[in-house]
Amino acid sequence: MKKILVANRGEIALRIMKSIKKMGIKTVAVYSEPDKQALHVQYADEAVCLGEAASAKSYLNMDKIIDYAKKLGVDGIHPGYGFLSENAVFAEKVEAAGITFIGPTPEAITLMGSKLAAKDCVKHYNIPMVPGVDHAIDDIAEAKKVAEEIGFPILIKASAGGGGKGMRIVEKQEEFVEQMERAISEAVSAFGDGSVFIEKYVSSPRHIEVQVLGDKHGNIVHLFERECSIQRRHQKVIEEAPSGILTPEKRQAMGEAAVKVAKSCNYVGAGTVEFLVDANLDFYFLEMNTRLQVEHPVTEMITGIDLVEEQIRIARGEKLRIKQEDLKINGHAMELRVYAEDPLNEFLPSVGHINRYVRPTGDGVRLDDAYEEGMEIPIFYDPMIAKLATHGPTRIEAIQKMKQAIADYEIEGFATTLPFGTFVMDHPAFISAQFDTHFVKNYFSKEQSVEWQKGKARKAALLALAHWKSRKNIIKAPEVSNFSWKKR
Ligand code: MV4
Repeated sequence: MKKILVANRGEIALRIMKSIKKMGIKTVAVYSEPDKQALHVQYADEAVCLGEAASAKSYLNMDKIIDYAKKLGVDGIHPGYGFLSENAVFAEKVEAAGITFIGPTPEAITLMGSKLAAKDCVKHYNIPMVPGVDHAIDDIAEAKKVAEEIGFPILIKASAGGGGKGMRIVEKQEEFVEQMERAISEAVSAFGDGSVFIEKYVSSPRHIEVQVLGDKHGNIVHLFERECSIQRRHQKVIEEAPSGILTPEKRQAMGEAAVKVAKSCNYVGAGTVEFLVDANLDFYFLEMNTRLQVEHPVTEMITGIDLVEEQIRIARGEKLRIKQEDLKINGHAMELRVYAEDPLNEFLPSVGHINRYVRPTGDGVRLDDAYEEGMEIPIFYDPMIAKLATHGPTRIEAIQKMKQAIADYEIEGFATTLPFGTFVMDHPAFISAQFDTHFVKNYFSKEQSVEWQKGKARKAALLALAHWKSRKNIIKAPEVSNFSWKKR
């Protein structure tokens, strides 16, 4: 591979290009009109404009991207995450154009894109799954009987959903039929596929996922887990690796289950197997994401492996260089997603001009970003502007470093989730690792955040007062009587 096109923007496009360059391969950037000055464009060896801001006209325009790739003699396309990364049609078109798609096969993407097909595929591998049905329900009366057997609360899921889209909780039997009807019609309008299924609702789970790598020769390894329970409305905010609660035995069992899931679909490339984990540390397979994930840096920090480099080597047909028994967890890593959103105002988007931008630095601090001071955050795309990650010998040291890195990170011009990061790092439930997917909902309300701000303001005022008291003999206030406003 001599030239790779990165079909993405922002921090992930830049991060992928860094590994490509390190490997001595040329890079091609694609961009939309408002991204003309973006760092991923400046960084690349070549760059082509795809069109207008709207993703459908630019970053989702498959044919245009492939046409440019052919014209420029590109021999590999990396899709990053989001956009075309889990689009089987795109993967197929890339390969049909004689270019290597740096990712799994279209078959694996399609299979794991359907939650029911995924369940069906893994069912012979003895993977723990939440009690429920593994086929689309078309007979609601029949489904009601099954729901009663499983017991309420029940969760209705759309097969074409995922990442929390198309889910409905049903608390009691009387609501079941109505909720099913709604879920089906919602699934039809949202995904064009009305297939839904039901599961026992695990009410306070943790979300723990396992990173896997598979090569084209049938070798698959796992790179341990990431804890992703600190999320808000299915948008992850903080991730860490390893999880603060798994025992070595559980870790091994989950890792082995993840490898089996990957084996079931002959997985090639980097992928992530999601699990729900309950209070007893029992785990259940949820779904598999067939892409490089946003939160991959924490895995890189604890394993020392460059996941993008491995993706490229796998795409080139190389055998995995890593053996399961050689993989060891080194220390602990934390990641905070920095969104241009205001945590004190319902996390509403808060984009604008970056008036001041100072990056945190230091040992064990990694910042994946793609903006500079003076730039504008475009409103058309994801509000995530950076990922701040820290690594230390222990979990508490990673937390301490994160607090310092947040304090050192200066972003002015709009609100960000940086102060929210401090709130989490200071929270006893987080420090003790005793939390679930409801952390943000349970502990962070608008009222509480206002109280918390007041508390911070009070602390700041007390500090200022103490400072003034200690210095009042040195700081001389001007004598008012010496001033005269009259012109002499
Ligand atoms: C569940 C669940 C509870 N019980 N399934 C949400 C995203 C999608 N991957 C599956 N999800 C869930 N499935 C059963 N049977 C709770 C969730 C869930 C969740 C999972 C992971 C991370 C955050 C979440 C937030 C709310 C609900």
